[in-house]
Amino acid sequence: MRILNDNKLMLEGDENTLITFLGENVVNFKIYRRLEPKYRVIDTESLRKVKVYISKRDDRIFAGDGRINITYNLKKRAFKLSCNNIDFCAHNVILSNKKYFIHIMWKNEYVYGLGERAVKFNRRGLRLRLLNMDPSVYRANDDPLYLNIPFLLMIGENFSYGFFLNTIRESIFDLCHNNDDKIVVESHGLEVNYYIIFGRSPIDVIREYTKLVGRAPLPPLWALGYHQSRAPFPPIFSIKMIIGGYRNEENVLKIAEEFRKRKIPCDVIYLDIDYMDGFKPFTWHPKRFKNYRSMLKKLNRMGFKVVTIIDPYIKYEPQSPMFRKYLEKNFFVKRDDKIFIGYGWPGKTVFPDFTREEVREWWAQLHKDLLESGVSGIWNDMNEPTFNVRLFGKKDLSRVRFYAGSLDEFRNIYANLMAIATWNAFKLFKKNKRPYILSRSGYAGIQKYAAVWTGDNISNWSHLRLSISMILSLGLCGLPFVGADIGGWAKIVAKKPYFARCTPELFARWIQLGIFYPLCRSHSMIFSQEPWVFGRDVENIAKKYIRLRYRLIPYIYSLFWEHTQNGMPIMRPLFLYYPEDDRSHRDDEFLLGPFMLIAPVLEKGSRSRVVYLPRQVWYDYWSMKKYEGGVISVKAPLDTIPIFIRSGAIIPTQPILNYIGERMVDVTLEIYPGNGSFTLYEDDGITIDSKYSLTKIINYMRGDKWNAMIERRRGEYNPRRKLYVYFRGIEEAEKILVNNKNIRPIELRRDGFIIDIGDNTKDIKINLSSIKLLDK
Ligand code: MIG
Repeated sequence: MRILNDNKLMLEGDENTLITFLGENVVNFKIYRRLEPKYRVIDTESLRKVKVYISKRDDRIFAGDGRINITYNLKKRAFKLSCNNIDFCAHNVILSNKKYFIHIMWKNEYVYGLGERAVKFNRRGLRLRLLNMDPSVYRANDDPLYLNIPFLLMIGENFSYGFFLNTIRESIFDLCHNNDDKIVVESHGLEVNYYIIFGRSPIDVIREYTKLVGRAPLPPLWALGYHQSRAPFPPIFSIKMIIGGYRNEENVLKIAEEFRKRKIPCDVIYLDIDYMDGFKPFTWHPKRFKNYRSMLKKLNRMGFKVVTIIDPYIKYEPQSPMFRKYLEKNFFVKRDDKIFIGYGWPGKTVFPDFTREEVREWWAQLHKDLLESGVSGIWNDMNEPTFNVRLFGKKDLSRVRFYAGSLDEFRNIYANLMAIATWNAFKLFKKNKRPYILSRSGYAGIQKYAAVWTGDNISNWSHLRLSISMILSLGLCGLPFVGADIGGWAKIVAKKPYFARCTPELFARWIQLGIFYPLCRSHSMIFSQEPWVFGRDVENIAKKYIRLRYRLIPYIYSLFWEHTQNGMPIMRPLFLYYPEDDRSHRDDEFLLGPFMLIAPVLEKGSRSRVVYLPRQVWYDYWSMKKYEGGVISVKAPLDTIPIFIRSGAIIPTQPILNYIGERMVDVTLEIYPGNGSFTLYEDDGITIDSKYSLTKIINYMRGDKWNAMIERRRGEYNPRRKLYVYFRGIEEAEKILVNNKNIRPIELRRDGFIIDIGDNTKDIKINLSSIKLLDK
C-alpha cells in the first residue's frame, strides 16, 4: 500500500484498491479490475481533504487520518474501520463472475434505507433488489418499486454509520437475510465503489451523506401549500374512453372556485393525462382545453398554480416530418439498431433517450409553451421508464438500449436525467423562478431536481400506515420533499381483484396525517377526493387540518432551509433523536421537524390511540396536558389527530390564508415551556437567488423565570412583517419585560398569552418572572 497524495491510498494487486479519506468521517473505497466511471452516481472529491498516515506490521496495514482508522488484513483481505476507538465496520470484498460482493458484519438490530419501499421500515432480515420498476399499483411488501437508493443507515449501540454504493446499476442488498450477522451487497461490473460514513448519531451520518449526493434546493413557497389532483381512468382499452380527471376547462375552474367558496386553502391544481390531445405530451386537447391560456390566467389570478403531467412519450408518427427529423437524429431509445416502439397512453410510442445531452436540451425546449403560458410545475410520471401500458401482450425488452448503454445499466438513472432536462426547461423559460418538478421514479440525487411521491397507493388502511415508513425512509435517504397520495390513488386492484374506494372515515384520518407530509397532495383515480365530497363533517375536518398546515408554513419552510444546511428530512423518525431507545424505532409515529410528534390513528373505527413518548416532557398540542414520556393512551375522536409538542419548542406560525402569498402576514412564534432553540428562515419564496433573513430564537427557563431571546434578524431580506410571541402553557407571569420594559399581553388565551414584539431589527430579550405554569 502506498500513499498517492495527502488523502489517497493505493493497494495494487489482482484488484486495485483505492481508498480516499474525505472530511468528516467519510471514506471512499474503489476496488476494481477496470475503472467504470460511467456507472457512478457521483464523482465527488469536493469534501474537505485530510492527511493520512500509513504503517505496516506483519500482515496488517494501518492507515487513517487520526479519526477514522482502517486496518487491512492482507491474508484475509478484510478491512476493519474504527473511529474514536469504536470499531464500527468490518468488511471484505470478493469478485466473482463479474460481480463484486461486499460482506459487511452486522450484528445489530437496525438497518434503514434503500429509498422507497413498501416493506418493513427496519430492513433487517430482507433481501432487496434495486431496480426501478412500475408495479402499476403496489401492495404491502411488493418490491422493488419506482425509486431505489443504494444507501443504508445502520444504527449501532453507541454509533451509527452509513453505507452508500456508488453505482447506477442494479444491485442486490442482502440485509442479514441469508446470514444473521452479515449484510451482503452485490454490485455488477468490474468496479465496486462505495462510501462508508461514520457518525456518533444518525444525524451526523445524514449530514455527510447528503453532502456527497447533494441536497434539495428550497422549493417555491407555494409548493408547501395544499395540492389537489385527480386522475382519469387509465385509457387502456380505448383512448376515447376517459372518465374522471379534471377533463375540461370548466371542470378545472369549478374545482378552483369550490376551494375559494368553501374557504379551504389550496395552492396547486394538477392536470393529469386527459388535458392533452390524444395523450401526446406538449399538446392540449383542442376542444376540452381550447382556451387553456385564459384558463391558466384565471386560475393564476385566483391564486392557483397549475402543474401538468408530462410522460416520457413521443407518439410514433412515421408520417410526420418532425417526428422523422428526431428519428434521424437518434433521439429515441433503441432495440438493437432500430428504433424501439413500445406502448404509452398515446398508443404506439417511442421514448426519448435522456442519456444524450442533445436530447435533454431538445426536451427542455419542448416545454416552452407550457411554461410560458402560465403552467408553474411539471409532473413526470411513467419514468421508470414504463415501456408498455397495455393490459395484454408483453413487450420483449431484451436488447433495448440507450446511447450510453443497455436498458438494465441505465434505467435506474433515467428519471434523474429526465428531471435534469425538465430543470433546464425551467431555467430557460422561467428564468430565476424556482422550478417545481414532481417525479415518480428516481435514484440517489433526484432531490436536487424534483419532489417525489410514492406512486399508485391504494385507498385502504394499510396504505395509510405504509405512507409513514415510505416517506420516512425517503427522508433518511436524502429526499425531504416527499408525499403520498392523500386518500389513496387506486380504487381497483386487479392483481387480487377488489375495489377500494376511500371512505369518509379513511379520508378524515388521511387528511389529518397528510397535512404533515412534506408534500401535501390529494390525488385519486376516477373518484373525486376533494375535501368536500365526503359530507359536511369530513369537510370540516379536512378544512381544520388544511388550515393547520397553512398556519405551520413558516415552521415547515424553515425546516426545508434546515435541510439545505444539514440534510435533515422534514418528517423524521423518532430514532434520529433517541437512537438508543428501542421504542423510538417505530413507524406509527414521527416527528415534524424537531418539535412536533404526530401519532396518527391508523385503524378503522378507532377513537383512541396508544402513543409512545420518548423520556422527556411533552405537551398535548390540543389540551396542553403535560406528559413525562412513556406509553400513554389518548382520546382521538374522528376530528383529532394526537399531536405532542416537545418541551422548549419554538414553532413559527402564520394566519390562515386561502393561498400562499395572498397577502402579507405577520409571524407568531409559539413558545412552549422548557429549553430550546430554532432558526426562522424567510425569503421571497419564489426566486432562486432571493435574499434571505435568519432569525435565531432561544428559549430557556430557570426556576420561576422564563426567558426568550429573539436575535436581530440577519441577512438582507426584509420580510416586512411583525413578530408576536405566544407563550403557551402558562397561567400568569408577574412581570413581562421586553428589553427591560414592562409590557402587557395583547391577548390572553386559556393556555397562555400573546405579546407584540414588533420587528426584530435589534435583539429582543423577553423576561417573564414569577411565572405560574398551567398545571395539567
Ligand atoms: O397508471 O397519469 O402514478 O398518479 O394519475 C396510470 C395517470 C398512469 C400513474 C401515476 C398516477 C397518475 C396516472 N399514472
